[in-house]
Amino acid sequence: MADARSIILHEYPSSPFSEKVRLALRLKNLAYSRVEIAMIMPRPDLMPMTGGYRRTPVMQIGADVYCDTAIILREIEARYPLYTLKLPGHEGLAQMVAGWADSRWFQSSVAVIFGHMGDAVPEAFIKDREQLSGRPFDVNALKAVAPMMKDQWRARLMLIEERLAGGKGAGAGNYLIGAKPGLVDIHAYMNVWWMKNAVPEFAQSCLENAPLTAAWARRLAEAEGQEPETITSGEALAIARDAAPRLVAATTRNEPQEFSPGEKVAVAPDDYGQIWVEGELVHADSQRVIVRRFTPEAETIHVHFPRAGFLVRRA
Ligand SMILES: N[C@@H](CCC(=O)N[C@@H](CS)C(=O)NCC(=O)O)C(=O)O
Repeated sequence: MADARSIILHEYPSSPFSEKVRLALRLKNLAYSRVEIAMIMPRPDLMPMTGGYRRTPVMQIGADVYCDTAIILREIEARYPLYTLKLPGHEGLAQMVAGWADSRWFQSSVAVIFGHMGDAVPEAFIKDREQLSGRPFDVNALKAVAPMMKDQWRARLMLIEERLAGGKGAGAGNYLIGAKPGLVDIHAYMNVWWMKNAVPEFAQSCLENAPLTAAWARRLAEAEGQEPETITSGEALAIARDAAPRLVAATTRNEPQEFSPGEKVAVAPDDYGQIWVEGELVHADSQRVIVRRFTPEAETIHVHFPRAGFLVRRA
């Protein structure tokens, strides 16, 4: 049974960003628990823990809650360095690749996948995503651009093929950097995994002309890892409530906005779904911000966000 030391992933099976974390956990062979959250709001047991952040996935360890895959993967690497996915000598590169895979490539996947689903996209899902983005989720417009977006999608996939073809030395070419899988592979794999699941015939037609990428994707898909234990959202909330956040040095050195520990701040993603999470600043550095929050349901929580891609302001 999960406890305050367990990794608890709040996710849903078809979520491509969740697959990044699931794959990292499999590659590192780590035990974890999962809460299957709804694809759309409401998520009443999760919101007291995140303070309103509503993207997927979220990772919880006791009363520490990690929002966004960038900080989730950073934390997993920091806590469980055995079988490192950082690929020593190439640190930092994976996050740069994530910037590419998560934005333009992801957007072309969205157009192809939801354009393909067309009228099968449930009305409640459309409404939820419109509320999240503040923009229309126009399935007909996605359908119209899908053919051009397929070109975009394939162009990005073929960059992986070029990278793999460029590998030199024993085992090189099996993964993006050398012979072992790392975070760089995980980020690059996300859109391939999603397309293979959502529009397999299109993914297949691209992969037929990208044999190295097809083999690379198969290798990643074969990573076994451990079967997660499923727990309820209520059980996860009780674990958070009964735990205390990990002790962390209250520091804010060299902050461009000159924040100090203890100040009230608000944090939100900079792309869409700009829901501001308010709390008391505990720690801030160039890659992480931690805010302390209290709610009667979850009691004291430290909520962690990455800096790149998130806005921080005084509340
Ligand atoms: N930058 C975020 C992006 C996460 C994201 O956009 N996830 C999608 C699902 S795969 C999402 O949040 N959709 C809305 C929702 O699940 O509420 C991350 O890396 O975690």
